[in-house]
Amino acid sequence: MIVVLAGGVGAAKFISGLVREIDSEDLCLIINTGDDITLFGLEISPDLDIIMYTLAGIVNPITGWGVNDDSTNCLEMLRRYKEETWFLLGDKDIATHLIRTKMLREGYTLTEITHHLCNTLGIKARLYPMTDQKVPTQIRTSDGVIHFEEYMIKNRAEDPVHEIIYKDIESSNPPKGLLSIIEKAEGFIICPSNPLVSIGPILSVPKIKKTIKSTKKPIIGISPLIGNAPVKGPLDRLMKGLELEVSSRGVATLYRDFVNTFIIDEQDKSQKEQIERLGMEVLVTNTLMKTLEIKKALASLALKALWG
Ligand code: GDP
Ligand code: FO1
Repeated sequence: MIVVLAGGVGAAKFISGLVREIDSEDLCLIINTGDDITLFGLEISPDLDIIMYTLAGIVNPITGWGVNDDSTNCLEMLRRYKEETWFLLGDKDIATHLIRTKMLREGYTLTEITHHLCNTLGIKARLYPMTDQKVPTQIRTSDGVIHFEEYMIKNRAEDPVHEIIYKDIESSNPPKGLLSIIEKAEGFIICPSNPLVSIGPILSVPKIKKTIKSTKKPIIGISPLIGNAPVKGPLDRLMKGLELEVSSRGVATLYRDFVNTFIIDEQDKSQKEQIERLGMEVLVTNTLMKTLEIKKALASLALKALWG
């Protein structure tokens, strides 16, 4: 089993190539739940849903999140009621949140619900939330502490970031059964996801951190930055806020204690030797996943590095 650490959109692109290079049943995907949010009483897990919709072949190909060909009737009615509608919820997407909310109320865990949703959508890879507990990622700005989705979507990532808080992470536990999968894994892949708000939270669940940081199995990471900039999203602003260097080398520095091989883009090949000096092998390729062929080639390179 190969264990993959994943956020949302960046991870989903990579995973859609990966499942064409390896049997999905050999993949265990650990997904960030720090972005999870409750809105209108609905329990929403954006990263779990992005990966699930992508693997089911129903993701919106333009946004990379939400369901393809969805309508917005519910949202329009909410607007009429003068409710806040900054988080765009499609009608079909709401069905997922209704089931998740209902099953959580009935006492099922987020893991059990995720497995149920994946089974019904015909997904063969094993998807695990990083924890069944609520561990929202929060951003401290000069105006106070807000949920990450509020910072990113409602406030368009415009506020200067002073701190990223993984709330309640220290007392969180991985879901039942996940640690034994991690312990038996052949190796690990860290998707080209946001290291601060997607991979960071996963690696802060104490037992996940301890097991992955002490493994002897190969760990392959892929940089989410190309030419010192994110392909999409607020990673540059978050890194600047924490006074980190916005570059693949900056990301590699965050991963230096545990990553064995780091894959960077051709545009950043001048950083290869500096990153090697951090103590990891560096592979250079095209990481801008515009086509299925590029996604497959990147996944194939990561697998080759993992298998040696
Ligand atoms: P999110 O939770 O939806 O923000 O998704 P992730 O955390 O999985 O990914 C966000 C990161 O993916 C951003 O920092 C992007 O730079 C990165 N990303 C998106 N598309 C690509 C791509 O094609 N190539 C690479 N290397 N990174 C990408
Ligand atoms: N991203 C946006 O930029 N705007 C949205 O309104 C939005 C709604 C949304 C609804 C359901 C869902 O599963 C994802 C959604 N996303 C939206 C994406 C999501 O907020 C982010 O990509 C991740 O949470 C960032 O890690």
